[in-house]
Amino acid sequence: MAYRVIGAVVMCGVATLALAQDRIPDRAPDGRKYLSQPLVTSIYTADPSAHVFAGKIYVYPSHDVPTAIPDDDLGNEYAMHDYRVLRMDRIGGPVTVGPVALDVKQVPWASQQMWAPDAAYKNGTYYLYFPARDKARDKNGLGTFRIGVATSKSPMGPFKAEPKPIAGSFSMDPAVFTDQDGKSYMYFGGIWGGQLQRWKNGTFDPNGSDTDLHQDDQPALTGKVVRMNADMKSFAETPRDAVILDEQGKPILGGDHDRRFFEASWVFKRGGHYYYTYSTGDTHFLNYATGTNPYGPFTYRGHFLLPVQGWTTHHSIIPTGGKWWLFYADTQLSNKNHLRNVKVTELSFNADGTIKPIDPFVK
Ligand code: FUB
Repeated sequence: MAYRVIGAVVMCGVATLALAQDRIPDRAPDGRKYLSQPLVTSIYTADPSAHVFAGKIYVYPSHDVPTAIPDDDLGNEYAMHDYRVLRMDRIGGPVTVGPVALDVKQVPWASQQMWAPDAAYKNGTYYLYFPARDKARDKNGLGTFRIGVATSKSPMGPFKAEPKPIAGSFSMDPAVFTDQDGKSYMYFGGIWGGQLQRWKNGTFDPNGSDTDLHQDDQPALTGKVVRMNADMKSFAETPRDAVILDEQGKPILGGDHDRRFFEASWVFKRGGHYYYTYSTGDTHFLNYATGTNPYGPFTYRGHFLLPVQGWTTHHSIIPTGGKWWLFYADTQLSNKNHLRNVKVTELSFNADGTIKPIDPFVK
């Protein structure tokens, strides 16, 4: 096994974990060489939501932590309890790892599982959106996922959580997109551990399936989209379905695991088109669909990231420095599904607006 030394990492605040990761494997256990390297090695990170605020790049990741909980379909092994923000001046430059920006202990309604967050900025305030299980208990002894919001005057935090989750929110993986007209939308949802399948009829079914609906010939469960109020802390309406259509204009079916929505929504706009991007979960692709309206429907276009090492990946896409960038995660540092590391690589488009698919391994 060959190793390479990772470049400078700047730490501020108290390091939560000493990984002793100055020697990083440059090949996966199956011998394939990684396309890109972890952004930071001092903590485990995943689900990177990247933004440019006041000329600097901020990444809002999940902060993965070691646990003895075995892997299961509910994702109990993803036992994260706090967030830390990453900052860099430019892609490829040194990365600052911020101190704890929000801990579950500071969120009155939340109990555990501080999963994939996102952030937004408006009128001098930074907003951190995050999913967590509430303090109720279902048949598995677990709380119901809700989405919370916390605010700060600094993009690095610390953030102060609202006392209750966003009214009308459920499931997980919030991603907030602000359109050119200033209207903001939250995209959210995830099946299996994200519990979206339990909300099929608009209310939580405590006895619902732990995975998908097992209705392979029916339209697949969709992610959700909802316009935010101007306060950026509440929904302006009831969440709608973010429908993904196939090339014939029919909804993608539940059995179409290579194309159907699983989790990890992220939306960006380019050339007048809204790109709705998401993970397929159990088939491990990152896919995209495009539309002309932030609510959709979106027409399926293809995969843009092939499977990484590890069960999950989750991403964000931003333009900065004249290029487009894909932030994603794999398990290069640990080779364990629940201990991930975020990465970044350039994303390219064809002249017709389609995305050039990326292989996370070098040929
Ligand atoms: O990090 C926990 C969960 O794993 C996220 O919420 C999902 O998107 C998947 O990455």
